[in-house]
Amino acid sequence: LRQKGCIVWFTGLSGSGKSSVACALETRLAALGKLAYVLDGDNVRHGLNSNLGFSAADRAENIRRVGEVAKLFADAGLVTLVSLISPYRSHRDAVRSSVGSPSFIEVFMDVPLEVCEQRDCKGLYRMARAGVIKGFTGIDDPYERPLRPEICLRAFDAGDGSAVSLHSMAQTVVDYLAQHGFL
Ligand code: GGZ
Repeated sequence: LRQKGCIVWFTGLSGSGKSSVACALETRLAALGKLAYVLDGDNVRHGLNSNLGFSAADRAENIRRVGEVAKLFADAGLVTLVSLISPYRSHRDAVRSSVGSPSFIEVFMDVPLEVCEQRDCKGLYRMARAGVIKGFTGIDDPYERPLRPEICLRAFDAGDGSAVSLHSMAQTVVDYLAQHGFL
């Protein structure tokens, strides 16, 4: 019998660490002999979704398409890791309903805007503040926090040295998957 797949859906602000944790998790799962694959907004937007921008309607379509692809991958037995800001609760919940519980696992990267903005890995927040980029999530576009994510990762140092490592965040997800029969 083929192992059942699932979708691990990372949501959070730009710079919250979604892709970093997803990649660390992919590596960890591979080491465990488990087929896993990351569908990343940044990559998917170059190909499959190259015709989409960042309006609410385009974000909805981005999420819908990635959700459909993720379902196919999960159906093929993969642990499918999705890394999208997916800022609207309704868009995420639409994927959740179409996938069905318990195969949809929402992981919230709970990192304050100030921390993401301070990191500003790609300089996008600076451009958004300067008005060069319009409709940037967290600046002049909404981000709706999940109400009941399966997993919440606090991926930042609250100033008390409590920074959580990539490795331990990936391990938290691995533990969840193991406990729920996906590994
Ligand atoms: C948010 C934007 C925007 C706007 C470009 N708002 O950190 P990044 O750079 O590499 O990842 C972000 C990515 C967001 O794409 P998603 O497909 O994840 O978004 S959504 O789920 O909302 O459809 C960011 C970059 O694209 N980027 N413009 N206006 N992020």
